[in-house]
Amino acid sequence: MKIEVWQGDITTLAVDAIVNAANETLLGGGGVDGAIHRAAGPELRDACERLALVRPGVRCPTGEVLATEAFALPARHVFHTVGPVWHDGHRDEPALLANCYWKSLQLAEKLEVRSIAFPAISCGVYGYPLYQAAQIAATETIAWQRGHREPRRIILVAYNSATFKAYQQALLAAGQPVEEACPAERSAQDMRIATALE
Ligand code: AR6
Repeated sequence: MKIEVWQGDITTLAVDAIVNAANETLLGGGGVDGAIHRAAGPELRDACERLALVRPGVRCPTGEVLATEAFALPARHVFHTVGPVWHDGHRDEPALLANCYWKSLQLAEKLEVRSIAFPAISCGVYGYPLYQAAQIAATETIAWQRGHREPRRIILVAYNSATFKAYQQALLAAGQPVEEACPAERSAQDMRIATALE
């Protein structure tokens, strides 16, 4: 097993689950959240709206994750998680970000997800320093794979080359070889075939 790094648009991936970097309302937003809602179609917002409020305006507290169907997306599930807003690093941001990865992987195991793709949670609007976030993504996913069989395919999706490099560096620093990274030009069709073959 290995952690893969892939540069591109997460909405094109035909994996079992893609993770959305949402906000606590789960009613959509900009960045990857906006892209996922656009590609999934309006049923995704309806499905999110039906999820129970845990307190006013909050369906998914920071660091937690909830699943919906993926509707028009090539993936099967969308896992909505809410990363922390970066303040100064002393407001539990690292532990909350680690929870986004770990709890998504726990949910993946529960739903028998064999392939999962993560965007760089909190690294856009929420302002988490890129390399520190990449270290958390690498540490959590590697630790998960050491102790679990599924999901056997974990893909860290970088939308730009700076994020791609940060993942490569963080995985290398954690002792994970990066030459097995999923090639950037690999199409959704290829991903579907590869997943089916595993
Ligand atoms: N595929 C993969 N990654 C993407 C895509 C895409 N199509 N589009 C953007 N990214 P952000 P956050 C990358 O801001 O920081 C929303 O409004 C992007 O380059 O989407 O967790 C929510 O509703 C960056 O590296 O998420 C929340 O209010 C990463 O995805 C808030 O933003 C995350 O950037 C969440 O902020």
